[in-house]
Amino acid sequence: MADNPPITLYRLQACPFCERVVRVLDEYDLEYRSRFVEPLHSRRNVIRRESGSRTAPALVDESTGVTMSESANIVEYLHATYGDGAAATDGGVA
Ligand SMILES: N[C@@H](CCC(=O)N[C@@H](CS)C(=O)NCC(=O)O)C(=O)O
Repeated sequence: MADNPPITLYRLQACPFCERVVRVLDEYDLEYRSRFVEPLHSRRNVIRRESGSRTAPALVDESTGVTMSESANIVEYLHATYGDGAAATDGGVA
């Protein structure tokens, strides 16, 4: 595994929206760093600094300069950037 992969996923334990993103990262064998954020919403300043929102998940991709929240948008981004650009088929819910 690379020491400093370009993708960082800000996530929470047992967060289904985060797991949805993880499934797609794994599907494409993408290396990424997981940063688990504070469960307490008011303490999530790290994620807020990065994405402008305290909601998990958030993804930072240094190889493209993209930072985004919203699992559906992240999944779509990953498919478009690292897959064949086809519509998301991970079966998750927004
Ligand atoms: N629509 C968002 C929902 C994400 C969401 O609700 N995440 C929860 C954790 S599982 C969260 O961060 N809640 C706090 C908040 O919404 O600010 C997505 O699909 O990413």
